Amino acid sequence: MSHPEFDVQVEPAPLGLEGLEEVGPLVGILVGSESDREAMEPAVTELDERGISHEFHVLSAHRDPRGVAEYASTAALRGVRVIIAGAGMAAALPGVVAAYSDLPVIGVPLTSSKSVMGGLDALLSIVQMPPGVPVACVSLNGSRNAAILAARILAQGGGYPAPPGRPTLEL
Ligand code: RP5
Repeated sequence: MSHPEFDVQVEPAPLGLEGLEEVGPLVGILVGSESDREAMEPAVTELDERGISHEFHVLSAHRDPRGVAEYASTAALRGVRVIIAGAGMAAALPGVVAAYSDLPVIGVPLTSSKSVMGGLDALLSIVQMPPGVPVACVSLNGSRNAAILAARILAQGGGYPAPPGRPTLEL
């Protein structure tokens, strides 16, 4: 592949997305690092309880930008309808996903032991998207709310029943 501006040959990096199912689940959960996995477990539990199919991938906007681009630009084609993206520190992941996909993107700012502002840095990164590239943002470490919001988005125009023991939403 040649770059039109710089007259150099660029070999595409292996994307490592071969494991993706051709027909995707309804919700894609992405995190920027393996170290973010635990903070996103409430989202996984919430979606499981609601019987909403989901997948989980570690894809860093900074360490694997091509992989993020490939995932985001093909997710809708695979049937994914909402993407939840959790990240800490510079937290570019939700915004980059929204740059490559028209799907609703819910960002989850995460605390990190390496954060200089205890998670405020990630929150500010996620809420300051430029006009035209929207990312919804839940609270710091608010992955459960991200899953509930995803369920409510999915409930528009069709509906998923509330999980057992919870009131059905009147839409
Ligand atoms: C962010 O940097 C990740 O989302 C994570 O929260 C943070 C630290 O990542 P690691 O250095 O632990 O991989 O991109």
